[in-house]
Amino acid sequence: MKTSSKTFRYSVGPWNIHTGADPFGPPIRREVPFARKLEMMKEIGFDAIQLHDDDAVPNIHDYDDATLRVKARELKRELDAAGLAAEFIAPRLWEDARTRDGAYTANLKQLREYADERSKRAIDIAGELGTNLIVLWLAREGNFVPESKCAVRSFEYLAEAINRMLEYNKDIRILIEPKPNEPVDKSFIPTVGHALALSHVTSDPGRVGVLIESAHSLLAGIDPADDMAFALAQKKLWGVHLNDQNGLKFDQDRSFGSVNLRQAFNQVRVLLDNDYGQNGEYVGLDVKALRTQSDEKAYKHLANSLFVVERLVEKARSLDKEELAARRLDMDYEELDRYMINHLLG
Ligand code: GLO
Ligand code: MG
Repeated sequence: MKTSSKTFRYSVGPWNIHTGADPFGPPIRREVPFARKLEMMKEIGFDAIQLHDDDAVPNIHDYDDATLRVKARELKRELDAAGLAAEFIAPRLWEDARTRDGAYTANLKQLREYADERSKRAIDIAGELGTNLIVLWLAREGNFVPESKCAVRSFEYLAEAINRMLEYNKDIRILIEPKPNEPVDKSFIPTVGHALALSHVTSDPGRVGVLIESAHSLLAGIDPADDMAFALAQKKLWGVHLNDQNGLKFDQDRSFGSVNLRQAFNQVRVLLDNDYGQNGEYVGLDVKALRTQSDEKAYKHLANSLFVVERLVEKARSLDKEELAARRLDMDYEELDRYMINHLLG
C-alpha cells in the first residue's frame, strides 16, 4: 500500500520494526536486520530515519571518540545508499544501569556526568550523520517516591544539562519530547507546556523546541492537535511522533488513526493549515505492530499509518472552508459537528 505523491516527508525509527516483546511476554517475531529495515522503510515511502545514539552505533561504549565517528560515517554511507536521511539522534538515557535514577536529574554526580558524556557522543554522531537535531525523551527524569528528588533542583539540572549541550556544539537544536509517565511514575517534564517553559530558561531558547507525540499528549489528557497548535503558535514544533492511544493506559503506540480518527484528522489539519514541514520538518511516526502480527505482516502498521496521514490530508483539503467560516459566525456548532462527521464518513 505505497503512497506515491506525498504531501509531507516522513520518518520512522528502527525500533518501530520490532520483535513484539512486551513486559509480559518474550519476542514472538524474528529480529529484522538493520539493512533490511532500511530497505522496507524506503519501500513503504519513508524519507528519513530517526535514530537513538546506539541505533546508529551499536555497542556505543566499546569505542573511543575517534572510532565512534568512523562508525557513524560508515552508517552515513549506508543511509546514503538506501536513500534515507537521518532526521535526529536521541541519546538513549534509560537503558544503561547508570541511568536507573534518571540521567540529568540523577542524585549522584557521577551518574549525571555519564548522562553528559553520553549526550555529547550523541551530538558527535548527529554531526557525522548530517543532522543537527537532538531529541531528548526524558524517560526517567521524574520520580516514584516524591521525597527522593528535589523537583526544583531537578528542573535546574535539566536546564543546565541542555545549556552544556548547546555550548558543546553551536549548531545543534534540541527537541524535547515530553511524556507524563512511563517508565517513570511522575515526570518532571510531563507536557509541551513544561517543555517550552524549560526551553525559555535555557541559554539559547531559539535552539530548544519540542517534538510532540500524539500518545504522550493523550496520556496527559490533552488533545494532541491542540498541543501541536500551541507549539506551532510559538514556532517551536520541530518534530512529531504520530500514533494513537486508547485512553489513559500504558503507552500503546497504536497505528495512527486506529483509535480516534477524528482526533487524528485534526492533527493532520493543524499541521497542514500551519505549513508544517516547510522548514524541513518531518512527519515522524512512533508506532508499534500488534503482537499478533506475523513476521511477514509486521510492517503494516507503518504503511497503514502513512496511508492514513495522506488520506486525512485529502480530507483536510476537501473541507468546505466557507461552511466552516459560516458555522463559526452563526455558532451553530451542532451543525458543524454534523458536517464534520459526514465529511469524515464520506
Ligand atoms: C517513548 C518514546 C520513544 C521516543 C524515542 C525517540 O515513549 O516515544 O519512542 O520517541 O526514544 O526519542
Ligand atoms: Mg516518541
